[in-house]
Amino acid sequence: MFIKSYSLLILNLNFNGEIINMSKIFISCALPYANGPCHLGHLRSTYLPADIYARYNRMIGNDVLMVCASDEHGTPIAVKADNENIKPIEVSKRYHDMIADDIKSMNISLDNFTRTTDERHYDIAQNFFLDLYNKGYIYKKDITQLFCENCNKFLPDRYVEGICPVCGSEARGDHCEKCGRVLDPTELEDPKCLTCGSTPVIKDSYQYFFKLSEFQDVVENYIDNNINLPPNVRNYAKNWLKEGLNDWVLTRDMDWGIPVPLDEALGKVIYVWGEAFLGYISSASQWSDETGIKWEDYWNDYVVHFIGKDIIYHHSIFWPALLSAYGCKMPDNIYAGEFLSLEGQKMSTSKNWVVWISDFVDQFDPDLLRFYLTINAPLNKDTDFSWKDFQRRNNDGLADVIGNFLHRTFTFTHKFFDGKIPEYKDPSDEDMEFEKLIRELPDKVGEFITDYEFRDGLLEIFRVCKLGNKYFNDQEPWKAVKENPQKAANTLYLSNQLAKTLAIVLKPYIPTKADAIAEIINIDIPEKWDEAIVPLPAGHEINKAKPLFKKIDDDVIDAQIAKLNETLKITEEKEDENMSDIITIDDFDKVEIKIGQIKEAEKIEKSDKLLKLQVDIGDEVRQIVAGLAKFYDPEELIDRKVAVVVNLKPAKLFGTLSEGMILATGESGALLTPDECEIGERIQ
Ligand code: B3M
Ligand code: ZN
Repeated sequence: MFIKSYSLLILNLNFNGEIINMSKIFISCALPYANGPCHLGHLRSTYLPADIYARYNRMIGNDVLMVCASDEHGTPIAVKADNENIKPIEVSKRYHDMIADDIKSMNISLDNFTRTTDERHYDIAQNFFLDLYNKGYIYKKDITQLFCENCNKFLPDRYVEGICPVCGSEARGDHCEKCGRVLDPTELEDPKCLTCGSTPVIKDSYQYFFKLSEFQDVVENYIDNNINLPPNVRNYAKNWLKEGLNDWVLTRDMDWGIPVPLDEALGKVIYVWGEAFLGYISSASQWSDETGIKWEDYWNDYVVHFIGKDIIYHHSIFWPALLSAYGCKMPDNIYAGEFLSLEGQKMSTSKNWVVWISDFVDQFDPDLLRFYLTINAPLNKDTDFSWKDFQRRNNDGLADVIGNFLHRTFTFTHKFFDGKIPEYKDPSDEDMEFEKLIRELPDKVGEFITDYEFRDGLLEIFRVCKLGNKYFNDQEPWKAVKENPQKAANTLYLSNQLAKTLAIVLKPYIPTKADAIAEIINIDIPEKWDEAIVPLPAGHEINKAKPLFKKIDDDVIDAQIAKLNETLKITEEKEDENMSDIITIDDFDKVEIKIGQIKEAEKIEKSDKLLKLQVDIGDEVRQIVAGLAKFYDPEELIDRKVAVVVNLKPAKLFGTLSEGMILATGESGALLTPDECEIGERIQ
């Protein structure tokens, strides 16, 4: 029933530089998977930039609707539930609540945060699916799929792991993390059921596909003509478009998920990526019900999705195609934050190499993190979180530059002017120059934020604060107050004006600190950007100064580093304990490896990977089947000396007997070539 509102939206493909009426803005943050709490990476790539953008736009009078939801479906959550022997909803509820707390604790000003197990979301997603099915954009197709006979179930994506056929690394389900390929699980070599470890069989089945291939032109047109898209999004999308779009499997055989709304499709659910996007809509629609305001007006004006760079494909290609199939306006912008590493290493939740937001806010003011993650690097670059750098940026930046400027201003105002803003008269050239800087600051910062250059906006604030400190030093108000009181009055007048401007321009970045500045200046909490240029009148009384930005001591930072290293050590130790594949020297001794020489080599019919080899191992010639066909022509191998496991149980591969194994690397098929060894020698 909620889907009806969709019909109000009209297909609008014309992005050709037309002036966008931005009075209403629909902002979405990518839906966090409800399989873990939030860490710094999520915050940096998505929530924080979205929040800065939303807060600023509200302050300049735009009408903003910012929504998000937790993404509760998908195999990782189902697998986790299996492992913990509980229901998937229990897992997702646990993390949904944690994520909601994390987002709140960082003051991300969402208008609504819902979840994808919400009934409304089910309705919207099922209606969307049906609409596309009825229009012929979703079709049924027979396919083969991995099936675990032990668990008696088909194995959708992440329920299976094996070896990537492209790069030879371990891969899970439908995606190889190492080489980035999207895979069909049936392509995996040596597949194993993730639940029970047995080898699945290939079985006939069917799924529903979305005709993504039909949207090649539509998406190309969208990417080419949407002038708003930032370069990283555009370039990624263009590269994928070059390869040509393939249809997407839109359903899975699982219990956990939104049932496919077709009687014939019992037991199938909509693929998580086929419904998660609609979380933007269901969250907005929930908000509409609560407020009585139509979310569609926001969508029709200007939509921007804030996401992490790993889901550019989904948002720049798949989602616009789905929207276009539905007949709905596509997003005006997609803003993708790049990755954050931690102390120089890739973050890893399984290894606990992360800083959780809840841990951070236990110890520090959330604004310090908002500040650091923004100033640290522009969003379109990968960057690193390091505790030492965090300390340095805080101490040298926030405390020394901004904190120092404010503190001096407020304490001097009290000391020399009874806490009242002095009169501004007969300004000097320096005064006027400084005044101009203050006056221009809000517009400059605003322009940067409008252009999604959040870091540059903050750097501009810093630049002016540094000049503020210099101006203060140069004017020497502590001397001037005796020799030339008007000079000191002008200095303090202007310094207070900058302080007030800071309370406004810092608000999108560090909202609670900005409000604390306003409190000392004794003004109402600023809500509007243009209040920044309304000067504090002479005679206005400010409150007592209190230190707003403190330095962080070495021992506090050292403790954080130690904690991080400790968790890493514990995880590594646990991993070691769990490593059932550790073997003793006696175990190793059982493996007999000998030097052999390849005498004959030929291809095995119907296999593009295997070669049949005759290998001289000294006392006999063995027939060995080896997965080397991708790397060598048979002739290249003749006379090569190789290391051979000779006491392996014989096996038949493609109907051909194999009595041993040739040692080679998995990724490149490089052989261990012990040329200087004698044939038949044993490796000990
Ligand atoms: N749940 C999270 C991710 O892949 C995924 C985003 C959905 S946004 C519609 O980062
Ligand atoms: Zn199984």
